[in-house]
Amino acid sequence: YSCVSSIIEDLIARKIFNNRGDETIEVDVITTGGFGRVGAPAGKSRGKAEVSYYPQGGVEQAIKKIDDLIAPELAGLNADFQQEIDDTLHEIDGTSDFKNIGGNTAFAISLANAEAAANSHGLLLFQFLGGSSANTLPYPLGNCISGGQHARGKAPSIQEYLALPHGAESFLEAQTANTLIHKRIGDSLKKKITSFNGGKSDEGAWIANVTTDDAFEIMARTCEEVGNELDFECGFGIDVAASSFWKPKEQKYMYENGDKKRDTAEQLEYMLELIEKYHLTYIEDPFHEDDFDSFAELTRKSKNCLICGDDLFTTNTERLNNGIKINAGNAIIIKVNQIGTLTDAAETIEMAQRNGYDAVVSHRSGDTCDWHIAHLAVAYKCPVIKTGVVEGARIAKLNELIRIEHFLGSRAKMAALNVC
Ligand code: 2PG
Ligand code: MG
Repeated sequence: YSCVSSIIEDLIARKIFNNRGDETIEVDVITTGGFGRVGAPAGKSRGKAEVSYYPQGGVEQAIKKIDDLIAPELAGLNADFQQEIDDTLHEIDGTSDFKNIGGNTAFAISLANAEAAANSHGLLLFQFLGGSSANTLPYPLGNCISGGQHARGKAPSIQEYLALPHGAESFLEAQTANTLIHKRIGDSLKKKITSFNGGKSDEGAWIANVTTDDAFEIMARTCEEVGNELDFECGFGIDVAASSFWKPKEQKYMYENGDKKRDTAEQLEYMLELIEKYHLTYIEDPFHEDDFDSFAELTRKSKNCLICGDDLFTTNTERLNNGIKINAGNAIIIKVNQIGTLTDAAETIEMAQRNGYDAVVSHRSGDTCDWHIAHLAVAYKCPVIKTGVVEGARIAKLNELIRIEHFLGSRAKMAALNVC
């Protein structure tokens, strides 16, 4: 691939805002014959093992580091060699968690570099990274009801109720199902909850004063209804984000602010009950982020359900390897900014795939209108993409997948899911 049009000429960094109105970093990578631009996202319910986002001094300090330290170092290198660029970022940083330059600084440079390299060759990012065999589209895992740290006031403790239309034959069909499900859930909430006035979370999912049980009932009914109408299977799942309501002192999960408490054994029982009762096809972070053993037990005891680690693995090969050793989970969330660079994330995906884990490429709750994760999902053949249903930052990614599917034409097909 290497060519003279991919020589890095300059890096330009600036402060922009994400969908929450929080400051974030955006980087342009300019090569002799191309250009890439990427803004960094931010999580709210972060895993403890994620890299740190910014150096001391925040976005402004990160920009200064790019101008003074990183841009002069990368200028003259060839953007085609992603690993060399990412190794250089690690070298300049010198810490294990990007404390010095910031994980989001590394993220924006790393991905903008890949985009610039693709652009220098006149290719789309997924073509450049995935080659001619990249022709499978992921299923969209779409957030419809928000709770936990993503909601305000009274809401279910479970952070996300996610539609997964795994019977769809095309991405467009799948996203059509998700938009219908999302709309109908809004209608049901309006009928059921007098205080509901249409509030949505950062991810565009409804926020309502519903109980955990009611949220399950509404989700189950709506997915079934829409599945019947469209004539294909629409399943659903949840992101429990259990670390956010695990109380280590009491060794209990505190549901609905303590109205209901569950210890580890009860939590396992509860998850199994939910899988059975609602035919859940997806559960993310059912236990707190250090409880690998319970993940393994649930994976052993459940059937036809993706058991996915997000805070558990934080896109980190070492943590994934700990999981693989005991078969903890069968799926992994991939968030590039949990680990910092594209090379690191690609290694994690490869390790996951070698060991039979489904890779789920994911947005963050704080995000921008960047669409690059759509390309990563296709390039690395990830069977699922988690990126909401509506809201600008989500739609940017979902519409890009519709474009990719359109572009691929008759070569496009849906990915194969582990459990369905
Ligand atoms: C999650 C994510 C995205 P956040 O927990 O999976 O939905 O949330 O970006 O806040 O970590
Ligand atoms: Mg999560």
